[in-house]
Amino acid sequence: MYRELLIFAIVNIYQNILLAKKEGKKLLAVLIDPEKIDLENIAIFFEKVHQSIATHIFIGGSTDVDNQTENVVSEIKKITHLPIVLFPGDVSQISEKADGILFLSLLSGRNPEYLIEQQIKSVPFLKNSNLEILPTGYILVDGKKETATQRVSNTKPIQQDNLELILNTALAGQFSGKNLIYIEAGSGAIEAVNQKIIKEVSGSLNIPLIIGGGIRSKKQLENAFNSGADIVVIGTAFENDDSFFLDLKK
Ligand code: 1GP
Repeated sequence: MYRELLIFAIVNIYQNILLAKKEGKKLLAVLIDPEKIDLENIAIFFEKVHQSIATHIFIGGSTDVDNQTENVVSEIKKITHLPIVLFPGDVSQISEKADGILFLSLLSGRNPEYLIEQQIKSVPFLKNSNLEILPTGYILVDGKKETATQRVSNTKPIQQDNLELILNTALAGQFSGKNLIYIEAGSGAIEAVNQKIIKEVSGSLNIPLIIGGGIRSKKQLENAFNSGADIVVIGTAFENDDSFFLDLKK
């Protein structure tokens, strides 16, 4: 019975996100880049993850030159009970061993490759897999640093002062059936997504909002949550100094 409950809890990633939103519980995803994670020390890293308020593990990066995703997912799966969600830069970063996948469309860009082509290419891998598919509108905003997403996708981010365009893009995502909207300032952004954007977009959407890029302090995390982010994604700050988890203890 317990096992069934546990499996239910893991496989219904989206239902759990909706439930958390309804109950006003905030979610924190730890982003692991397969190109950067040190697998030798992963057990120690995850001890800290598990003591923190982290609720999800996202795995992905703009590139994965050495095809490490599958291996990294397998290793992490062995040591965590948290749901593992792929956050793929492209179709090569799909592993059936994860629990779910952010099925991303880069709505801020105008490159068909990342609006629909990669998605079509992923279908042969996804259609027979057990991965929970999470349709996600992905919006890149300017974080004052050229990001890998920008380079790889050959698209431009939306300026953060163009609130109307950001808002309309997010709503266009919702109207076209996305289940999540992810506003991203880019990994290692100098300027995280500002609170005004988070407030306006979360106030207009009726689907959960994910915020990521450049968040490196507890204060910034709280500001994002208080402004209306349902899920915050942090990668670089944990990569640089995993003692940050100690600031975020349960
Ligand atoms: C990047 O939103 C994520 O895609 C996380 O960004 O690495 O800056 O935390 P950071």
